[in-house]
Amino acid sequence: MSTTVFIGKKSAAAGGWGALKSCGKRLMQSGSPLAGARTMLKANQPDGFDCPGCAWGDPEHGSSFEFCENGVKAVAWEATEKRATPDFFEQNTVSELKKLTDYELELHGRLTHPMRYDRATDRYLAVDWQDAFAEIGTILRSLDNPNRAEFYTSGRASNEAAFLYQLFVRMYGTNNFPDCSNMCHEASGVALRQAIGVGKGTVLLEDFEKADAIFVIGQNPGTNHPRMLGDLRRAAMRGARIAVFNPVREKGLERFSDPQDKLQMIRGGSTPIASDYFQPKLGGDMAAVRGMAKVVLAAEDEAIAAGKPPVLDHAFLAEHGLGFHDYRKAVEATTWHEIEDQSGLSRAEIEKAAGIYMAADRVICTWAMGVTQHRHSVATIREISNFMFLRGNIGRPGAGLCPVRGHSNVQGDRTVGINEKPAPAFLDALERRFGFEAPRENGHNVLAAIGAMLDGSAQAFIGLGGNFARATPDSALVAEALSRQKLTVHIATKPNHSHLMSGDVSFILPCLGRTEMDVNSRGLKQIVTVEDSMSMVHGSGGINRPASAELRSEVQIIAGIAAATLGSDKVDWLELADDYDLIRDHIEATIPGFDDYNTRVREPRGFHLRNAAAHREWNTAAGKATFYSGALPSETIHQKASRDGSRFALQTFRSHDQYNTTVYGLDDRYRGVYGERQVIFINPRDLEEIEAVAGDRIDVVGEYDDGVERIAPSFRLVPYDIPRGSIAGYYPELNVLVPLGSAGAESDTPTSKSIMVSFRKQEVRVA
Ligand SMILES: Nc1nc2c(c(=O)[nH]1)N[C@H]1C(S)=C(S)[C@@H](COP(=O)(O)OP(=O)(O)OC[C@H]3O[C@@H](n4cnc5c(=O)[nH]c(N)nc54)[C@H](O)[C@@H]3O)O[C@H]1N2
Ligand SMILES: Nc1nc2c(c(=O)[nH]1)N[C@H]1C(S)=C(S)[C@@H](COP(=O)(O)OP(=O)(O)OC[C@H]3O[C@@H](n4cnc5c(=O)[nH]c(N)nc54)[C@H](O)[C@@H]3O)O[C@H]1N2
Ligand SMILES: [Mo]
Repeated sequence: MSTTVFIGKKSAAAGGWGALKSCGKRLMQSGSPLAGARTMLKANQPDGFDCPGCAWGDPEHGSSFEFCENGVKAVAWEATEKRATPDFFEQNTVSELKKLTDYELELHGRLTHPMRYDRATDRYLAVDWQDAFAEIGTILRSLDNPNRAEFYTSGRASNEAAFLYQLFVRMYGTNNFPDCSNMCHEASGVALRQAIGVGKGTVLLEDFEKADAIFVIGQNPGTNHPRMLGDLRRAAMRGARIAVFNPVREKGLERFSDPQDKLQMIRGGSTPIASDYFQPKLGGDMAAVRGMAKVVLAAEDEAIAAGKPPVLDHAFLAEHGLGFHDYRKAVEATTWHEIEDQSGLSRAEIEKAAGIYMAADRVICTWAMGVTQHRHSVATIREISNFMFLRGNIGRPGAGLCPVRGHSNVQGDRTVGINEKPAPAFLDALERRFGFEAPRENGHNVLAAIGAMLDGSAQAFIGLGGNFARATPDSALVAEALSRQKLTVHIATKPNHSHLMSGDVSFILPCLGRTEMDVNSRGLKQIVTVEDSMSMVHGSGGINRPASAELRSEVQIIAGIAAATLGSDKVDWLELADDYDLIRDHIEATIPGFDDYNTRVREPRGFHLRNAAAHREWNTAAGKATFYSGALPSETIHQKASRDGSRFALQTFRSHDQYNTTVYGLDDRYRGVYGERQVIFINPRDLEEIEAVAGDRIDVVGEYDDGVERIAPSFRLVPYDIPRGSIAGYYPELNVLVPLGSAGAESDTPTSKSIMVSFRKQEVRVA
């Protein structure tokens, strides 16, 4: 691993030649550039596989190159020629492997055999699939209560795998479904269900072609949803205003050079993305949005007094809205002082942003983790809904709410039943179809599962993908939680740190990835299905030869565990695993919206799951688009930190070279950081104030008031365009500082963008 850090030149624009160069590098690194390139041509194509990168939608008339730099990385990473074979595990004890970084560990490539931990030699040894299933089944059956097992899901699992998994787990007897979504867009689901009656976004990709203004709040699409940049660029080019709210000036939101635009590439040009860039302080978005609402309401009063056309959509408010008058009072009661102090934006800036909103007939608002990973995320997203209701910006072309999802099928997994709080109607449907009594008690989310694993009430952990120990807060405690289990099972493609935190009995079960062919006992190629951020459901079939002949599909692995645990009297698990059409028939029979599932997923772009709110049907408690008129948070993390000069509000975000806990490389090109990930981005004046210079190393110390010592040692300071008092660094290295006890109100999401810290200086100054 390189140890030199080079804080170099930032790219002038996102995308462009830098992106193509980086693609080439990753394909070469995968060891098989030609196969990699051929694989890429099938990404997000009607007859190919769904890109395992992000959950952005695919266009109706896809270009033959609908992929992006970070999609290439995700695919090349999976399609690598490197293998973590039984020999690899033979040569390294688990204690030795624990010393590797995430990056070094995954560099060993794809898992090839089912492995079982052997405590005597501290090594993982190859095991036979049937023996693994049998032992897992025996241990699961031996627990005195099914609620003693936790069943985690990461959002890459297909609809078929996720449906079968939840069916198995509910027949086993629990709703314990901790899910990556609990750490991700949970707040969006909770808030949108309250406000509009459905926990999903209301727009389609084509709405981006019609919007006059797009608000992008707390999201870094240049890195995390690069294909979205293409849609933003087209919107910018036809004159739509794009208002960005982000404390950090993110390159990808400033200028984009589209590798798919030959002329632009040849001329070396780029397109500005954000027409207006607002830099709120961490956690200041609710205040910023309320400020804009205040401007809109004042403009309405002025218009009425001057006999001009109204600013508000009175028809929408009268027919669909509930609670507008209370909301109006709450906005009036919120002072400009509070709004400016909390948002960190001036009244003039907020007036400008509100002007963009009022000048536009059709507005889309998108958001991601910069909004959802705070304590008051649910309230902020309700406020975004309030704001959009004012001018009826929902349920018509070119307008709507768009939480941009993370994992490529995290939305689909929820749709097909991965939910610790299942709807009674869904359980009724499962009971009717499968003839069993479903557990009715709510189960554990991620934080509850960790609590139960720590206090001994949970004794088994099964992970369908993901990297539980590294993605969750308080890394050391979670390692402890996993090692206290009687059983841990990880269904995975590559080795990661969670696999090394073994309980009494531990298995790593290797599965096929999205890019690989999945062939059944009759030699027929099987497809799976996924749902994107726009609720489009489509098929995905791999084209590459499996990384090892021993691999099984996620569906087959779940079926194997289910058959060994429950037997096959009520459900013939192995038959389902041999024909995914049969699983889709079960989904169609138990979940609304999936009629003719097997026919429609074979149509080129799949089909759209109807979103009632997009049709102005409100499945909320009162049957209306509901305003929520709560007060602003009493104090944001930023306000709290600035009360004490030595504290900072830290957010953890992603570099350009990682996919969540998977680190592809040590560069963050758009932010000009090369060769190291242990960095903290800080305002240059704050740097002066703490009497440090660029490149100095500090220890970052957690300042959460629970008496626990949390330290992330030896991070280098990087001056950056970020508000004073707010700092940023990378996940997962900084997860040691995220306290388990700090969670979002109503979402229970770890507050990964809202961490109170201070610095401890290191003696030696490195130039
Ligand atoms: N290449 C790649 N693609 C990915 C992923 C990946 O790791 N790599 N991860 C996938 C997943 S699971 C997800 S959830 C998404 C994540 O996609 P993003 O949400 O874009 O991910 P983050 O890197 O966490 O970036 C959050 C952005 O919010 C800003 N932000 C932080 N705090 C605040 C705040 O208080 N207010 C505002 N307005 N902004 C704030 C940060 O500066 C940053 O630009 O991407 C998905 N796609
Ligand atoms: N501090 C901080 N913490 C965060 C976040 C943050 O912004 N800051 N973000 C949160 C968010 S938004 C999310 S979504 C979570 C992510 O949490 P997870 O989903 O648990 O983590 P990933 O890193 O996406 O999981 C990577 C692992 O998945 C396995 N894998 C990859 N592809 C496949 C596949 O096709 N099938 C199977 N079975 N396994 C596969 C590989 O073994 C790989 O090591 O992290 C959360 N944690
Ligand atoms: Mo996510």
